[in-house]
Amino acid sequence: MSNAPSPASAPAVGIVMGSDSDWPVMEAAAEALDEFEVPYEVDVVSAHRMPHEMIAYGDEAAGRGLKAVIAGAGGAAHLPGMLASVTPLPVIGVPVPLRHLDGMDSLLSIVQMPAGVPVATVSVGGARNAGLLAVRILAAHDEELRERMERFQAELKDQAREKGRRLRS
Ligand code: RP5
Repeated sequence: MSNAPSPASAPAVGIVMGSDSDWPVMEAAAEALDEFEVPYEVDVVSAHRMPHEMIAYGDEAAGRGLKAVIAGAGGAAHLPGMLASVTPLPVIGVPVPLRHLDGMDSLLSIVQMPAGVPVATVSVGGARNAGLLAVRILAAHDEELRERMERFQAELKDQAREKGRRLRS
């Protein structure tokens, strides 16, 4: 009997990060995917400390059935860009703020990609939006997921309107 995961539970999104110290920030991406019941995998894939494994991860991601990769790193944050250079999948980069420079170093390392190698960079520490963007990417070809996203957006709108009502009263 095969132990291969069923297609329904096979990870659709890969969440990777340069170190386990990034997890407290990156966890928000996983939580967003949980909210939409999108299956994902999580791993540490360091661009600098394990470069060959990082390239292998990017090389194999699409073939393993992933549809998008969320990559977070801090400082000299080369992981998202290097993964984008080897995979045809959409890569969402999360600049992880470290102790120095407030994450500006991470942001600039991720966002300034050369033409032809895009990384969809979210804000510093913006892992929740990275998760939500991955959901939207999947929802482009999944009607049920798109309807869930529309309900989520309607809830956001209601919450914002309610805040206005409270301020006005
Ligand atoms: C980066 O170095 C990682 O993404 C992490 O943000 C940072 C520090 O890593 P550790 O020294 O905590 O393992 O590559």
